[in-house]
Amino acid sequence: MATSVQKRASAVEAVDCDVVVVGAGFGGLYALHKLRESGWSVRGLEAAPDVGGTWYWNRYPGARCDVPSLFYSYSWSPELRREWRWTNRYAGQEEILSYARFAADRLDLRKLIDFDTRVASATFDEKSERWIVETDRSGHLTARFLIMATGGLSVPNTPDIPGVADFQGAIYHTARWPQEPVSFEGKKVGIIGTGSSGIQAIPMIAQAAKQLVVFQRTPNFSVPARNRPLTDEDHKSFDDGLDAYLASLEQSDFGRVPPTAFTAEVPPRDVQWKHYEKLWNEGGSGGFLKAFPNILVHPDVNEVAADFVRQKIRETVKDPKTAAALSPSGYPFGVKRLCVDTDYFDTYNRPNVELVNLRDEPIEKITAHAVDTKSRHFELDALVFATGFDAVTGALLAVDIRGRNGATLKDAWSEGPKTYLGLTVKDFPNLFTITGPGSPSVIGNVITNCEYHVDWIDACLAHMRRHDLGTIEPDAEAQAAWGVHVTEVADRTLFPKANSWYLGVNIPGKPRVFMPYIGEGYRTTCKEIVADNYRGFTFGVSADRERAAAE
Ligand code: NA7
Repeated sequence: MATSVQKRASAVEAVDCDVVVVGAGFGGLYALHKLRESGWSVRGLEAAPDVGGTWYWNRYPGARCDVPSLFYSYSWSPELRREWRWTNRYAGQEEILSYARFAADRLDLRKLIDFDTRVASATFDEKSERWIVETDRSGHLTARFLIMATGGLSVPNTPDIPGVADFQGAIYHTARWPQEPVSFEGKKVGIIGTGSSGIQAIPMIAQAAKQLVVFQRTPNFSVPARNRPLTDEDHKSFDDGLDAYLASLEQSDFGRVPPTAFTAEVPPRDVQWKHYEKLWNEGGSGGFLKAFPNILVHPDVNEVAADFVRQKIRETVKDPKTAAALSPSGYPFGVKRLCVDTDYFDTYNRPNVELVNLRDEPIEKITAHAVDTKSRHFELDALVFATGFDAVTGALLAVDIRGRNGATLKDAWSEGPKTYLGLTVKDFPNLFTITGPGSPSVIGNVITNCEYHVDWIDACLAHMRRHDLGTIEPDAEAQAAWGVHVTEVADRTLFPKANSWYLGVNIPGKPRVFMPYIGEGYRTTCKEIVADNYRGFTFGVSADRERAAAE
């Protein structure tokens, strides 16, 4: 836990500022830029030695974004857009990290950020109405506003498998991949986990290693990326459509599940099949997830998509037993995050790749040189954990956050996260979460989601400055009603029917609560609440004004 973070000798310069932003990924960088532009004094704190957030850490072989690169970029800056040219339809980690570095340099943000600085605690001092932020360096910062831009996929999950500490070979986690090159040449490698990270890494490691053993607990739905270099024509067509795209973002309501999703209409199987065939050939997940309005709601529609992918697996994987083990069943299509791959299923046709179905033979223990399942012994030189994240709330709860009357975020969220709009939390005044639980957060294009939250916070702070307000905090009723709404929307869909990290079930002891907001209408709701004089929020009069009045 962050509270046990060791203090390091070098001190963070004691700073008092208007806003502390924790995290220098795409959300944090934009927050620093935007709020500085609005005249606030800002300070960024980042645990890594560089910008990039999750794209700094996730440098495993094959790491790539599953949102098309032309869209996975800041939309707010025409200048940045003009000066940056993506090379591929789907950008790899290295290129995305370069883009984050480019943005930070171009916007001159680095001087605002303390790198190699992990936040341990943040305590709201009611008297001064300031957040006191402690880091793993000596000294502390104080700020009126605290923005947690810590990301939804930043705390790696390493399962506590018996004997893991005894393993003598090299051990890696996809989300903490080393900076220096890793060579698997001539090695027997094991990988645990077949989510997005595993599905991207497996084909790459298979090409390099002497032998690759894949330990799979749950088979996943995956569709081909059909990644390719972008052409001049692609760029031109994107530029031509840019104004319309930006306007559509303004109108966009983000939701994965539109109101039209709640229809009982089931398109004929052959119509669906033909459409999926087209999408499969085009590549990417976006088309599949909105192939039919009710695909993520109606079990019969969903089942055809699931059948389609299973059929593709059978057609691709030569060994029928392996194909069957790779075929997802028992949960709907697209409600665990749909994976996007390059040659994933085909990789199992390689003679040096073996799939171990943990449903038949669970891992019993890890020893000095092997992984032992119930029935077999696999000697390995290296072991890769592709076992995901303590998603959405992990990074927020890793900081000891204390609000009014010593309330801790950990206690407040002991039964699952509670927020208003995924942006604010009752009893934690002037705390904002970028892509927090209860917002679209990890659904869709996370850069766009981050931008919207930063813009919302910027407007809110401007409102507070205009009206000389000291604090903002959601009301208990508004927060509770929002939580009920988030759950109700999810419950009307097939999302809760899969044991996904959206529900936190991958982390032992984490409450089973659907964390992202998947309804359409998020942006409209946020706008309406602001227009209705920040309905559901209470603002406190500035302590400075009260003091001045008393004098
Ligand atoms: P995910 O999607 O959470 O995948 C983690 C994988 O690790 C998944 O296959 C898990 O199986 C598996 N896992 C986790 N714990 C264990 C244990 N104890 N034993 C065996 N297998 C285990 O994480 P990713 O990093 O791949 O992707 C996360 C997101 O990052 C992704 O959706 C993109 O948005 C980017 P399970 O399914 O839990 O049975």
